[in-house]
Amino acid sequence: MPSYQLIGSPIEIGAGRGGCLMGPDAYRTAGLGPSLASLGHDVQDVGTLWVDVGPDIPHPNPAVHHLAEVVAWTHQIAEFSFHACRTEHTPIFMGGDHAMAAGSIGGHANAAHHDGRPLFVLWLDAHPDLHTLDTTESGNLHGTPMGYLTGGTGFEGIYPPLAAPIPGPNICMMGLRSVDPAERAAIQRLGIDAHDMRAIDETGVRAPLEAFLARVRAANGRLHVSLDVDFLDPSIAPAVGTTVPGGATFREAHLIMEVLHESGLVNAIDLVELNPFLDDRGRTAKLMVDLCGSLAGRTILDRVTRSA
Ligand code: 4U7
Ligand code: MN
Ligand code: MN
Ligand code: MN
Repeated sequence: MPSYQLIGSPIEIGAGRGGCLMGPDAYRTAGLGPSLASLGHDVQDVGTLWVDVGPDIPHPNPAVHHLAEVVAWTHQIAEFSFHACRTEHTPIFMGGDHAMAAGSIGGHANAAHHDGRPLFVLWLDAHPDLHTLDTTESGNLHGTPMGYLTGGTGFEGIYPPLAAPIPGPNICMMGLRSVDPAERAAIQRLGIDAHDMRAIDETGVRAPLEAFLARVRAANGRLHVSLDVDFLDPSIAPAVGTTVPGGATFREAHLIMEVLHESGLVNAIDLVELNPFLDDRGRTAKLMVDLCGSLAGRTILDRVTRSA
């Protein structure tokens, strides 16, 4: 039985508009901790991280903004993640915008490297977030964590060092439907296992997910799941600043979580991009909490023991 550690990571400056700051408290209000505990898990809410921000760091790309604040958060979250991922606990990083993942996954990657195990990432998002500080046009740094984590150029000397970049084939992306030209090229170059919504329409989520999990298992890898609210269709998850139509359905999302639970492979989770200011009576926060319930073992009926 995994024991979960909830950690608030309220970075919001990576997104184009304010509100993700309230994410951790919305998850608490929606009952994330009690929901996991009701499934028999040990749950510990360790509180909410904070950072002190120095003067801004200038960057040749004039679009880039709030770099010093994002870097401060990345250090803070990476430090926490490194230590949490070297324990038996499964940390759940309650964001916060997706810039958070540079720290949560970066710290996890360093912990895995320390233990001699490869890190795998399941990236559930409408966007691949593969920009670098040089290629981002919006300058919103929530569009860059995967660029950093895969060894994109221009982060060195600014972001915390990574023991090793995450190889493309260790990253499975699902839900893609807004990909910028520089990101499309990076997906190709890195050999990321990317499944856009067209592919999901055709294959469903189960087959590509099982194939990825088989690779994680075969490599004795650690697995980080990064769930961006905009992975979900905006009709069921309105509380996000970057809505893109044509997202995952309620059942596609739950099935992913159910299969992940059965795999027993998940070592850390990001819940990112929830903007409670844009929510409709808490329904997006509650949906995210319910998805965590499926990931933590809630089933509709008892499962028949599988023969295969
Ligand atoms: B999110 C975008 F241009 N690519 O760089 C950009 F489409 O964490 C969106 O996935 C980034 O929500 C979205 O600003 C970041 C845009
Ligand atoms: Mn994202
Ligand atoms: Mn996104
Ligand atoms: Mn695949």
